[in-house]
Amino acid sequence: MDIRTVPTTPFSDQKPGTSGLRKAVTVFQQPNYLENFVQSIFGSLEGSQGATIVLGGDGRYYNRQAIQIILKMAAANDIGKVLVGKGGIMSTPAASAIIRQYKAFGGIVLSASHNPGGKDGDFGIKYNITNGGPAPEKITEAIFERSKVIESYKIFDAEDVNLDKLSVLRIGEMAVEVIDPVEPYAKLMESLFDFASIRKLLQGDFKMCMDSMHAVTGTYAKEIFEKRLGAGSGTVMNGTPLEDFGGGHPDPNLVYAHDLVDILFGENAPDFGAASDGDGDRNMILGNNFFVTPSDSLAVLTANATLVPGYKDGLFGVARSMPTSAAADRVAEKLGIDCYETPTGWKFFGNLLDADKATLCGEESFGTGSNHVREKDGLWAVLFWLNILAETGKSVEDIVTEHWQIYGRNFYSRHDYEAVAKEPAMKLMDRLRGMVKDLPGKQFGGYTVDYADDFSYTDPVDGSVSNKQGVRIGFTDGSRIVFRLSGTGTKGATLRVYLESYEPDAGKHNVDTQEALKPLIDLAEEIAQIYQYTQRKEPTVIT
Ligand code: VG1
Ligand code: CO
Repeated sequence: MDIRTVPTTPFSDQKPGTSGLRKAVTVFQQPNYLENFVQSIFGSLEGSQGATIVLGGDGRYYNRQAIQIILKMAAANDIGKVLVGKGGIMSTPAASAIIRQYKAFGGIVLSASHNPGGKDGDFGIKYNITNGGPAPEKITEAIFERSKVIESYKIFDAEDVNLDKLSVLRIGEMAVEVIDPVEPYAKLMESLFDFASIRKLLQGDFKMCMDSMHAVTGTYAKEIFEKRLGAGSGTVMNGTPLEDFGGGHPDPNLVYAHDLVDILFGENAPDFGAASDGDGDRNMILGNNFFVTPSDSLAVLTANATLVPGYKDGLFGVARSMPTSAAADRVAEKLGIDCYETPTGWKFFGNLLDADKATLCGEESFGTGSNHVREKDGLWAVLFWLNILAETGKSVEDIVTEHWQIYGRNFYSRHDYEAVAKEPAMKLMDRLRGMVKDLPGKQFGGYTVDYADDFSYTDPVDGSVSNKQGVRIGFTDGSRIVFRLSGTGTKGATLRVYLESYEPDAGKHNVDTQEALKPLIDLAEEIAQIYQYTQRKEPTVIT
């Protein structure tokens, strides 16, 4: 046999976070680090013998090396077949779509998403289950438990596979099929949206600009927008995936997608702009001189879903993560559909989508998606918006401001304090947790606390409980402040402060967001003593 069993010792830090295991590339390059985690995944799967799995990543530095190692380990762990994306490439939503279309057992997705890439950047790995979605906590915990006691891993001694040619190969008994990672995804998009009507829009006077931020969606966006939808070549900017994302931070927000922001807020701005992140699951939507908050985007898509062929019969329900604004809740109420509030991270939407309780899902962190896959999906959101614009003939700004006139406006912003010292950040959270039970009824200036808790979620489908998901403080006027620590960062801790206020009066919708939220921003400091615990006077990123 060519299977080697290699002795190893555990690493204590292989606990998956909000979306898989994310660490600096140099951490993954330690001898046995990747192997230990991959063996812990294979060891935790039941019934994977002879099964098909999907494998691909966002193309960042170390993607190719990791894929070669995982293929050889899969062969040694009795996997029957691996479908791997050409060049090792697969966006996160495409991986989800491919797992579902091929009825695969699961998949391994290599990505650190919006974290910078390159030798000095980050790398990541996560496991997705049969429904195409991120493994639920039960499985990620089992993987972590195994990683703490691992003694050996199995690997097949074989040559590297040529990832750049569509073909079917073998490693021992296992088949490796190198597939086109774009075609199945593009087809799925064509089945959901009115491509003819979007094509007509894009070939007229309407101008759009798509920023792929040198990351994985470049390949997808060129095929879909430039080829299939006939938008001019050059519509996709930063469209060649690079291992270090051109040195940038592939996070589609007003701070990091500045190339695109400069264009949409500059002279002769196009009608529509969009960006996506490292692994293609996030999206930012811009109009001419106009920014759509992700929370508003979810609400707008929900309100207009029946304009889109894939959703013409209406929605089962809508789901949003807890820190996401309540804008979608108001739409759900009007439509008479259920609205679910889940902890942060896409893994919590899977059960709701599988059970036909929700059709659309969204997070404030530039994530939107639906039951077409089990991940959030950046280009899907862009196409959804284009389909709405094509159907209504309205501008992005008109759609959003008219939406506010009907439902009121939820002013919303997130303040991130990145890479602060871990211990004091945890103390800040512990202090808040200790405070919540005494807060209701308390008065702060003009605000009275309505409720305060550390969010706990009981999954309505399988009854599983997830505790300590973030401290939320709601006020009697409908405003809210949420505090939580990031589960995707790789340096120190990142404190996220989520701020929201509600304004029903259309005459007051034109105020600058940070200005509208100023009293709450001050209140967040007063309650949480952010400066004292983090030594930071200002957040590092405001979205
Ligand atoms: C962040 C976002 C969360 C998102 C997660 C993964 O998590 O806040 O909404 O689901 O990233 O997105 P955290 O724990 O750092 O707040 V991605 O595009 O990085 O897979
Ligand atoms: Co992502």
